[in-house]
Amino acid sequence: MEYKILTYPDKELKKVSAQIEKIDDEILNLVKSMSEIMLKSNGIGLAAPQIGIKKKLIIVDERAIGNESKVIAMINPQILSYQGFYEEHDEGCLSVPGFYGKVSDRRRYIRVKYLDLEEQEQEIDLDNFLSVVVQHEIDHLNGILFIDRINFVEKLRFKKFLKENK
Ligand code: QAP
Ligand code: CO
Repeated sequence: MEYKILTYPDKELKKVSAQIEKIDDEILNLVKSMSEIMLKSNGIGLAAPQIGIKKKLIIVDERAIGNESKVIAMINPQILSYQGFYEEHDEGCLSVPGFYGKVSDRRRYIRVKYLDLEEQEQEIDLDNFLSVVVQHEIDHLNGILFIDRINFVEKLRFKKFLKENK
């Protein structure tokens, strides 16, 4: 199956994704396709709804924190707890190509529960940037983009960006 990345303002990106009931070959193939797309487009994270599949599946690459490239797939990820706030930082998104904007409401530490590809329940603590990327990707599963989390001044800058890149 050929996938393409949906981009803003595609309304599909605003929908809530569905729980995955069974990790079958379809899901495993989807993870493979998503990994290829992410690596090819130099991304560090991708959520299934970004390629039009409204299922609770995200991938993140440990390249995000300067490690060797290692893709982690999380099925039905759920944030159990949060601690602290991460500093204001720029985020980007493959669904908002070319625009980077300041996000200030990310948490610093999260505890996440998810199913891995072997259908094992995992519970892990994440900190700093990897935590931020996972929060960004889980937002996609709830129909939220980082541009929904930027302040008024940044929104004006985004409007200008859209005008100049029509
Ligand atoms: C999420 O985003 C993220 O505009 C992952 O032209 C990113 O991989 C969370 C990308 C930063 C927190 C901070 C964006 C590639 C990749 C672009 C990405 C582009 C090419 C975005
Ligand atoms: Co994104």
